[in-house]
Amino acid sequence: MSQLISTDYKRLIVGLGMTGLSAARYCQRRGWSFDLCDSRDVPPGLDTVRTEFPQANIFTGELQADILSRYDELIVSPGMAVSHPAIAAARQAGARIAGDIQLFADVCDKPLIAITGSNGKSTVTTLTGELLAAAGKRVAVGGNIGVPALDLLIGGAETDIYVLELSSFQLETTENLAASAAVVLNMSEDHMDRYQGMADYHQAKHRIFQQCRAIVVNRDDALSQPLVSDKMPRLSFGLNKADIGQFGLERIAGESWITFGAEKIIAASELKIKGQHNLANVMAALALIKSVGVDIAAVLPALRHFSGLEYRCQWLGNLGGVDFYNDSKGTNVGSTLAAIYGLGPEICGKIWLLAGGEGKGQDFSPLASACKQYAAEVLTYGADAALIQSAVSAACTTSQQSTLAEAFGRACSQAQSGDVILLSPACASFDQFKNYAARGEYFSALVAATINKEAML
Ligand code: UMA
Ligand code: ADP
Repeated sequence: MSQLISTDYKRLIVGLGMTGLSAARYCQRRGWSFDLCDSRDVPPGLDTVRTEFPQANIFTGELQADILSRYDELIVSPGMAVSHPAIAAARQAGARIAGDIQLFADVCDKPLIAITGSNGKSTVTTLTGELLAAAGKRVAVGGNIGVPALDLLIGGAETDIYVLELSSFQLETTENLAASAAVVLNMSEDHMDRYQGMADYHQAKHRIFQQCRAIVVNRDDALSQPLVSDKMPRLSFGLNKADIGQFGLERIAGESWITFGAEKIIAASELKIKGQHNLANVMAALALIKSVGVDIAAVLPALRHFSGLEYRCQWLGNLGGVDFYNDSKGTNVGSTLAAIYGLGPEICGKIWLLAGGEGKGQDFSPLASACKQYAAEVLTYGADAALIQSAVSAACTTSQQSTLAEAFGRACSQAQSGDVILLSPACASFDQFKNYAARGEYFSALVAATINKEAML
């Protein structure tokens, strides 16, 4: 497609974050001219950008419709919604609106596994990459998980297969991904500050299936299932017994097994990652690699070895019979529910749940019944503390603190042997931390200091 574009084709890269810069470098490698813009008056690293791309015009500050409408193509970063009036005006004026993932798809000539969903994306993306590597594939993993997709193309000649984690933001600007296999792992409320509602968010996520060649479907979540022809190759996974050609769970001789049809694949007890949601994640990864023709038997040692990612229901230690878990990546209600329902039935005591931050417009009420069943107290903090508290206070004891440290201090002073202190905020961190990782690091340090202090006494 690119070869057909005339040399005076005008491109504007919107956003000077990781994606914008990767797009600029990609255009530069291809010898394409481009300009740059960012809606912030002084985006981070502006001076470096000027030095690196001296030939590009750079516009900063509120996006202007008259400027954007001068371009044939806008390459829009995921942090900028395409519904922005200036971008909508440029589209109206005839500009192609694309994102880095579409640019990647335009030239990708190797198999591509594409993964989205409200929760579990990074876990499934990482696991899928590790399983493919164990099967002897040269695999490149990126997208929302960290390395921008266009940067993966740099080593393209040595790559057998790509695995991309895709956010709904990235999918908004993707028209025809043409993945070899694609999955929406699950759907629950998130990013409601960007979308008009679940229907809008769902529509963005399902763009992952455009022109795909095989689909993986979660049988337990109707919203994960695309409207595609019955002829489309498909594999499904679910927490119930599998039919022929499906992944599922079955109790065999008192043990929970992942099966493919009637074939036993791996016992849950052999896995290092725990919880029903992680069994779903494992099945999703197995279904994805099977969809692209990889033999599952060859990857089982790697599957047994996989211990999950930091800050996802991560066990930190025990003090006086109280266990500490760090689920800082639990940034929406669906992930916090997975943490509560994963831990609650396994412990003899109750959960002291630390939750709070920026709620992104979510409805917190689904937390109430889980907290009623398993929580000793919900300790809220941060920007949307009061919203969470009002959603669960009829169901369980709550208290409101200003900071995560205060909530943690109170939980430590109250928890009894057998209880769990769980950070699973159900919110983004940006009101009090740089990101979820900084929040996770901070919480791990709080816990380590508490455990070490006790050890010194
Ligand atoms: N921004 C502006 N004006 C602009 C452009 C961006 O204010 O003109 C702001 C955005 O609102 C945002 C920040 O700048 O607050 C960064 O936005 P960006 O689009 O430049 O982001 P990148 O640095 O390119 O990083 C993006 C993903 N970030 C987002 O989608 C917000 C990263 O996912 C991803 O790892 C990276 O591309 C590589 O693909 C992060 C993320 O938080 C982890 N994703 C969200 C999530 O997982 O929930 C979707
Ligand atoms: P994402 O990349 O979609 O944010 P992660 O794998 O990073 O997903 O996990 C984010 C949060 O969601 C963590 O709290 C994790 O424990 C939880 N989680 C992981 N997999 C699932 C799942 N299948 N369903 C619900 N929650 C999940």
